[in-house]
Amino acid sequence: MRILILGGDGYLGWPTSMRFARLGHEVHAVDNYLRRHAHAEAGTDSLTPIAASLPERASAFRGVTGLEIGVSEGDLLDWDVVERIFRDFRPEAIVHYGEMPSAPYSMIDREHAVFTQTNNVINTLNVLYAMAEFAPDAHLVKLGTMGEYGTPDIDIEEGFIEIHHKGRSDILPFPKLPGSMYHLTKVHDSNNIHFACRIWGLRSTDLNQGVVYGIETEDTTLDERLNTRFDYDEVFGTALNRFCLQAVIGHPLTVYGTGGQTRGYLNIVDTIRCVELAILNPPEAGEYRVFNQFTEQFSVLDLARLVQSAGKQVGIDVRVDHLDNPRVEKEEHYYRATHTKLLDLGLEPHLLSETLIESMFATIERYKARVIFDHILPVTRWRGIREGSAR
Ligand code: NAD
Ligand code: USQ
Repeated sequence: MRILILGGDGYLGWPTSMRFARLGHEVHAVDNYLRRHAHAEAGTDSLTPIAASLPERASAFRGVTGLEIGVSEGDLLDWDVVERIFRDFRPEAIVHYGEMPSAPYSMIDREHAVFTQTNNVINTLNVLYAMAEFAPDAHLVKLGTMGEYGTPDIDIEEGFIEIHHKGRSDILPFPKLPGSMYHLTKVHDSNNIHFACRIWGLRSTDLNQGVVYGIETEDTTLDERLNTRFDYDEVFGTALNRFCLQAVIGHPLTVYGTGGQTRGYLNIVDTIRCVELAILNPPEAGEYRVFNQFTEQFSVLDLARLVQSAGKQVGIDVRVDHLDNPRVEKEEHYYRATHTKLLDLGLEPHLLSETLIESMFATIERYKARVIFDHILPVTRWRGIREGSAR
């Protein structure tokens, strides 16, 4: 198939591009390096060294495997870019990772919130219009987030819920309670995509993904130039990835508040497999479906304890700190989210284990000299708009 990977230079987009190329698909990756620029601006960087650009990555991949990955450097906010790529490549499937993915980034101030919402919502609208015009039969596999649902006091369903109201019933989108300006963008996207499917007959799978962890896939380990990025700073690093790095460098684990916050998690290897399963089993024309994409749920404290216990196995003494929670979120809550649709399609999860954490420790140890210590503690706060930030 001709598969377009939007955000193909990212943590998930690059290994996905390699995987699909190795499976024999024709792959074209697009990115504007937003993520790299955001790190350069903040003075942070990936722990793993990554090749300097998408063309360099594609050329290294060609050198190692003999396979091609087409690349375009361009901004999905720019209609001319999107139109040209869709006209030239005529995708059969589009995997859309190309958004600003960080909740803390979106909560820094007005400017970052406006940018995040503009970037994510408008670029997805451009993709929907390009599909309607140039690839109406293509399948959009869109990365959403479990955070769209928030933490309601009832079980979370996969996208839709049957509601009985005053003697009548209907199956309607599950209520959304997102917890950041970033998470809100995914809700707006979901509404826009659902609309495009209903009105124009497009087909899409919205993958409400949990928090991803892991550093390596089968392809990234072939050669150091094929590494994917791995971040641990307070803005872009996610919980388990941060905890593993903190353990290795002897930093106390940064549990926010009590640590009762429970979320769905999955291994980066499973992210790629889920996207593949969605592509192999496309929806009907006009169908908008939602898969909850995670394999296990943990509280933040569960994760900290797992890292502590894996540390013990390899002789690292891991301390756990409870910091004042910089976010506004429930710290003790009910959480039970359905996630059967991908399992029904054949997903065989790589579950979290101490062995896996130990292998993450080993990779982190290899690159330890690259750690930037200044950006580990959280400074971005949800409450209290910073003075001057609304200008
Ligand atoms: P990432 O930042 O590494 O990847 C996103 C890529 O998209 C970046 O390389 C960025 O430069 C690019 N991009 C952003 N805006 C763009 C634009 N306007 N034009 C062209 N390229 C653009 O993030 P990631 O962790 O790989 O996440 C990928 C997707 O998965 C995101 O949509 C994110 O919201 C979602 N997601 C990630 C996680 C996770 O834990 N990593 C969990 C759930 C959902
Ligand atoms: N947390 C800590 N300590 C830390 C970092 C995080 O206690 O050092 C807590 C947070 O307060 C939160 C939980 O861990 O309760 C998860 O935080 P996170 O930073 O790992 O993840 P989050 O901000 O939710 O965002 C990440 C990705 C985002 C994706 C989302 C999936 O960055 O792109 O959408 O996970 S989900 O969480 O299901 O919404």
